[in-house]
Amino acid sequence: MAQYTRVSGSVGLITLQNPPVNALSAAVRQGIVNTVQRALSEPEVKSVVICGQKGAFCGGADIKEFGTNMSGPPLVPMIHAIESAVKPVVAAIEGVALGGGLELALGCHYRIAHSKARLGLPEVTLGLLPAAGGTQRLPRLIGVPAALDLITTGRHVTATEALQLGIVDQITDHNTVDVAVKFALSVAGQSLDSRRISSYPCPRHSDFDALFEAAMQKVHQSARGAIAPVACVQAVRAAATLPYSQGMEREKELMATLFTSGQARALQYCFFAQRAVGRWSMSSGARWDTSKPRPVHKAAVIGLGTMGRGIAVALAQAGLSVVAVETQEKQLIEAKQAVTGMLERGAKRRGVTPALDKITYSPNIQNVADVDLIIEAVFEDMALKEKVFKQLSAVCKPGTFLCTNTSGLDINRLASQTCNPELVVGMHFFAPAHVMKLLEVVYGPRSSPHAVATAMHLGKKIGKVSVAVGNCRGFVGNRMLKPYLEQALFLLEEGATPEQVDQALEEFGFAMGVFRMSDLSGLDVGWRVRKADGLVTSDATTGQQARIRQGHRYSPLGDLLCEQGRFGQKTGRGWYQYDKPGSRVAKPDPWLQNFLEEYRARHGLVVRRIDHQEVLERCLYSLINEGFRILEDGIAAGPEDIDVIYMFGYSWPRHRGGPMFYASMVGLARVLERLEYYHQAHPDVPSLHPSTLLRKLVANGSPPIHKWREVIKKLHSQL
Ligand code: 3H9
Repeated sequence: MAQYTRVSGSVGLITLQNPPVNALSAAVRQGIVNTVQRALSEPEVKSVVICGQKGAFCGGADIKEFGTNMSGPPLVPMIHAIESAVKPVVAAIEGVALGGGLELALGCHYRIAHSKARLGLPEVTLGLLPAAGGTQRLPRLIGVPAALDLITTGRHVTATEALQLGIVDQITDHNTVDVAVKFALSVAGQSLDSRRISSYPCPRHSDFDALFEAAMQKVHQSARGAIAPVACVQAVRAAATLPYSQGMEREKELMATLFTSGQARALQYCFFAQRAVGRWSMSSGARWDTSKPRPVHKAAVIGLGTMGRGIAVALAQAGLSVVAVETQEKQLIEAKQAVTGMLERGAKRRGVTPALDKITYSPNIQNVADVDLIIEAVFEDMALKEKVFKQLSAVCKPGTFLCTNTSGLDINRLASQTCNPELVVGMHFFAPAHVMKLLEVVYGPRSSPHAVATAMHLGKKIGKVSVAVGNCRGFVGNRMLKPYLEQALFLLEEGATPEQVDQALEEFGFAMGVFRMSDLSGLDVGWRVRKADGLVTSDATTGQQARIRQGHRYSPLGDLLCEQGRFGQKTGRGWYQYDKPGSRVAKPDPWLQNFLEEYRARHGLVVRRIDHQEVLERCLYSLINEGFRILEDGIAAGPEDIDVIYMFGYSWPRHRGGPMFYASMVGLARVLERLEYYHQAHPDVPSLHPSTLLRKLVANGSPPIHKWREVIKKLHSQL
């Protein structure tokens, strides 16, 4: 809807009304068309102001309408009619002007923004391009290089940057609508010839060919197979090289291809999934809307290794007072230096003052007595963590939430060390903790809804995408990673090389294949866990027996590498070789080639040719299969939770929508059929055995992903 009022005698004020962000739904578009016509036809009206209700100009096209039978007036002629108007039209931008919202503003003759407003063309993040003239008007207004930057990245700019770039004509700290109305009165009757952006020539550049070639190269490198950024460059090129009307045709053509693509569906699913995880629920039935978070003003971090340092920085940057505890004096001094550096660099990047005074450092755990919430981040060792939890429970004030940053240990066991197990939850950060967006909030059987609500709320406050998950070994992310890593090792045994496996996964869209990623994280981490689990044996037997643990197939390849001191990048050797320890450039290692050949010969393994399809199917479908088991077990409430975890914590390519969405795109019947095939070939690998939920979904006709919860509910009620 759009409301029309006449203000200050001669200004037609049009207010977009579609809370919360005034997205351009069919009703809003119709409202704009009607009210603009009215304003132009009323003789008393000399100029027009367009604004949005409740402090938000417009969040763009209504994404919920995509994929439906779209009705109502289209945006392009609507914006064209505004630009062609003979009365000046002023956009009063408060809050956001994004996507179609900014395109609407670019059709206006003047733009006035509040100093706190944000503007941008984020369509590329939804697998689209700004197809309401955005790719044609923005380069004409601000030049090709700046327009390429904004359109291919989708980044939002502040009002100040928008003014510098020339997107807006004026910014204000006062009431934007009042300022715009005053301005509209002052320009009434003036010629608008120089105000219609579509009539501008695109600013020339000394070498367009080189500019676009470089832009194309850049998006190819960063897009990892996403098609929208490429189409964005092509559309801007049309603006630079074609007359406006032909450029608009090209924009339309390119949009038509993107609009119906699987990538656009995946990215739009991600948009809503990211918001859906905020509406969490626990298997007990407790929910986000019935559980109140408690305030957290002061927090403590115990253990200042890599993770603890990152967590302290994240908390301090969000304005919390932090007590940072490290009992080892030398570690404490080093950590203080490192944290100070991280805060200073972060503040410099963001142009703010570093929050150094927010953190107090202490070697004494007693100093956490007055904090509201504690995050334990000591070494990943159950006995040590149990000891710390016992101590914390004795020292802290009543009601303090006790959180652990464990990446997979039993929350319930830690809770049982405390007097108030209902106050214990997991807060699983991802390294580097002040950078990575994901936070798994893990509830045990005794965690209270308040504790979960508080951790989820704190996660949001420090800028994380938080997902509530149940308690099991590895939680969601690491539990699913296990079969993925396992399959990668089996593939090496059967004849693949690390380079080949990584290439298949990187072509799929991962930033790093499984072996390059393992080298980066350090091979010794998993080795230590496997040792603790009794999986690593010093037994030198060969043949099949040597590759079986607890009745299932096991590959000791990772253990053998660690025995050689090959821990990955940090030692300069791992699945690849590096120029020196700490170097990041991975090169194939002839040593490893020989090692694999000897290993296969020793164990009587026959090498066969393995293609990319097999790599992807075995690594990804076994991971997805575990995802179905997680849903079956009620550890994740819905597929969106899993997908968000994988996108934000494990660099799953967003344009593929997360593992569970990807499975729905491939077709559940196909995933089931391939898992059955591989399980038949490898009956001693339980992760390839198709899960009950997957079978059930296929038996139910493979419903769309938003209907899976119904099948899961039925499955749970039958158990
Ligand atoms: C486009 O414009 C194409 C054009 O070029 C035309 C082509 C012809 N539609 O994020 P929040 C909902 S493409 C529908 O939690 P925040 C959102 O789902 C569009 N709904 O708040 C959520 O609903 P719920 C280009 C939308 O304050 C609620 O609003 N535009 C839309 O953290 C609150 O959202 C974009 O890509 C929408 N456009 O952030 C902008 N936007 O409460 C997308 C929001 O039920 N939007 N919702 O979960 C955003 O980036 C953020 O939502 C925004 C507010 C920054 C606006």
